[in-house]
Amino acid sequence: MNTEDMLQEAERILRLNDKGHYTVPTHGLYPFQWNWDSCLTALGQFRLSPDRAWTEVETLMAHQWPDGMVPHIVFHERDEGYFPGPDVWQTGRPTPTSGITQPPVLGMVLEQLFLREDPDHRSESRCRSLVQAAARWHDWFYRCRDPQGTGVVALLHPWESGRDNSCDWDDALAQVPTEGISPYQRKDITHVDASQRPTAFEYDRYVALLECFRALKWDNTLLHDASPFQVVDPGFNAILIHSELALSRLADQLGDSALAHRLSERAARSIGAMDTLWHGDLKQYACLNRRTGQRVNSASVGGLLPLLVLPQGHEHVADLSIRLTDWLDKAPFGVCSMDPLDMRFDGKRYWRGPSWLIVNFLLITGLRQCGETELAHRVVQASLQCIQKSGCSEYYHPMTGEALGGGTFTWTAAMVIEFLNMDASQALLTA
Ligand code: 2M8
Repeated sequence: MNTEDMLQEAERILRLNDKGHYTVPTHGLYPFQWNWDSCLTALGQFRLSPDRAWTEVETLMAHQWPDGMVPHIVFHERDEGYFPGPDVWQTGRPTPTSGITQPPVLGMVLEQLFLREDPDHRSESRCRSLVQAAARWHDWFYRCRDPQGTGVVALLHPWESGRDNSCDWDDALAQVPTEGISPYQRKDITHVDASQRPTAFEYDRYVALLECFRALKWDNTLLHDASPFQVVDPGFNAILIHSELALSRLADQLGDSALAHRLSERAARSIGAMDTLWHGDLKQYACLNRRTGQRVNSASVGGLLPLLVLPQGHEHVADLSIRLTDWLDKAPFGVCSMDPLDMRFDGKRYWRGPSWLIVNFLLITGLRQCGETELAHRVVQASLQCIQKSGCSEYYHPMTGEALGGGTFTWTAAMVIEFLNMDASQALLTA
């Protein structure tokens, strides 16, 4: 596939999965609107239609909860092909939604959409409302997921991380009691081979957490302290801070200097708090189990994502670049989701090894910001090699580039459009 074919295929997939005002990640396996999928998809959609890109994120934000939370799934239409559906979540929202959230990439996406528009014809009022809504979401994070004011927020469910079955959650998940959970039937393994999906042990705990929060009527003033799972993820927090800074810059441009100041102050405090997540032995960032107070000895890609918030020349940029280079040397088809030398690494199983183009994109964004442009180009090239070999799949075996998970995948297609529009990526690919 040459670059023109790749671009055409990516555009075809965006259209295939477009439901008019939102996009499904892929038909069958994920038949609803997902939070961070939609936001990242908007980046690719922008190249086809800026108006359609704004609509994608507006649709998501129309389902923000009154307390500021933005749910991870919006169930626009009934579809029996996914578990757990709205009847399991029972969140009582006018249009059914899930009751947990996902990585807040919205802020960084809004800034990109805004900057890419013709300065004389910018969608200022659309952007202004979205910035206000996104800031309310961020306020919710710090109010409800960091009630002690530590500067970093906790995840209460592995699904909130977006890296569902990462090894990062193994210890904390094993502590989640499953007695009395309702019987259920998984649907994901009717679409995708079970060897590429989470295990039954993990699903029982995903359901147990959902039922625990449902029993508390999804009251976010109670959920954090009551949750048997509270993990502070450096990757998630880095995304939150990166978006917070983007929102601050946007607020400034849009004339709301009070909001700009409030967000940049909070971001500075959170960047300081990220130091507590540095793992000197692993030479990368790592999670903290907030329930036990213990550091999690797990070297996943989440611990490299703080590249998104490190300034050029920071001592940890070099450490993280060395790790990234080392992983790419061992697995050339994108960045592994887990250290390839870890005993638990599994190149086929979802977030326990495979490479994901959206994570590659976030790392590229961080690397470019830190001045690591060569390494950024290497990750672009590795990502495009997956597409050349296997098309737009959900994820890829990082050693072979084999397509894994769902096919004709929306956010992967959106990232292809992003990568092909980045400087020099085409030259690199054909070199
Ligand atoms: C995956 O997660 C969903 C639950 O949210 C699932 O497995 O059912 C993850 O890869 C997540 O990051 C992604 O947003 C979602 C849709 O692509 O699928």
